[in-house]
Amino acid sequence: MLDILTYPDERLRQRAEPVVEVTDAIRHLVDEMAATMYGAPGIGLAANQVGVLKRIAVIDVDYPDGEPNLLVLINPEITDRQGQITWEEGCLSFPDVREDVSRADKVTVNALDRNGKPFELIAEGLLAVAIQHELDHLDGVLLIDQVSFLKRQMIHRQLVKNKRAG
Ligand code: GNR
Ligand code: NI
Repeated sequence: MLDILTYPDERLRQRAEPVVEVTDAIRHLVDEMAATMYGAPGIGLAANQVGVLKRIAVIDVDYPDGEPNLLVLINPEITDRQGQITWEEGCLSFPDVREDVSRADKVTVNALDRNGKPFELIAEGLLAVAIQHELDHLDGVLLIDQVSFLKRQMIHRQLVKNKRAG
């Protein structure tokens, strides 16, 4: 399993670069990211969170309640957004933080799969939320950016304190 970076690690603020070619090394990274996500456990993980600045995310909103159903997104782009949904989100890089975030309820995403093959997916509800959350990570945008100034200060102080405490 890979180590998951936690806020305020500066690497979480960097923009990930597109994957030029989906090689065996990329597939190996995807497998390690999936194992790390399932082990956490979480419903998604972006490469930035394990210190790799490449545009790769893994998502599984069915696990652990259903059968594993891994979605691999390489160089993902959202091409359409519809509606609005508010979800109480968590993030593996913000331990113990849960905050309401409003996002599109339905998104169309274009990406490459683990074989480098382009595909399009239309997602709704939690899957749409997770896709938007992971795409934010790839641009260095974090859960803490979506909340009010006061909450942002509270979360920032708490996490800096936790890091000092170890
Ligand atoms: O595990 C996670 N749960 C979650 C819940 C609601 C909305 C988004 C998420 S993603 C998060 C894992 C994570 O931090 N991915 O970047
Ligand atoms: Ni996250």
